[in-house]
Amino acid sequence: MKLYYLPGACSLAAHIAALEAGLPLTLELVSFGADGRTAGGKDYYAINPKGAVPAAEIDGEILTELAVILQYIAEQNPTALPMPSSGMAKWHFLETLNFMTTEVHKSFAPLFAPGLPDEAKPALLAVGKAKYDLLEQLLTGKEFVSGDSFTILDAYAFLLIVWISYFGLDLEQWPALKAYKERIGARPSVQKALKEEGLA
Ligand SMILES: N[C@@H](CCC(=O)N[C@@H](CS)C(=O)NCC(=O)O)C(=O)O
Repeated sequence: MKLYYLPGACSLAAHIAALEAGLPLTLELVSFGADGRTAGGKDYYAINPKGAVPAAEIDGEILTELAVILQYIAEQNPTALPMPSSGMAKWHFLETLNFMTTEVHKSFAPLFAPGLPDEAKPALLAVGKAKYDLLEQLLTGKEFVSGDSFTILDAYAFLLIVWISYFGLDLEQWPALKAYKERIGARPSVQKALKEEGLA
């Protein structure tokens, strides 16, 4: 699998998951400069017309949308990245994945809008902070987001928690998120992904 990524962007969750799954992985850095090219010199908009990372190239096809790429990766190695396949556990797993992608991840998108007036930022950050309060509730007293082992939900949650400092929010206000970040951040896959993206 080839992963088109930007350091520290949401593609980091797919990067971590692919390493946890032990998939053969190549990385290609995307540049969102005026020319919209990747490090390999290609036109990224021809690869992903949505212009966003991550995009995964699998057997010559492009797959986009992080929540879907994560499920693809998990399916390649269900021992390393289990997903409940039936019953309410399955629906709650997908419920949490959907919450992360539509509510937490995307609540921050307006902060990156070009020309966003400074006075709009506090209101947008308050929305994001409320989402982290919910993640704090979700992770309180738990080692992993779901069940008793690492899943794609942990790859996603770790990424979202890494972003807390990008937004200038103080991680100290969420003790469960802080402890979780340290614990998950110590995993070899996470250390390797951060290093490969030039973040550690
Ligand atoms: N719906 C997409 C959104 C991905 C997304 O927001 N990617 C961001 C980085 S975290 C991005 O590439 N933004 C640049 C852009 O949209 O121009 C997904 O879940 O994969």
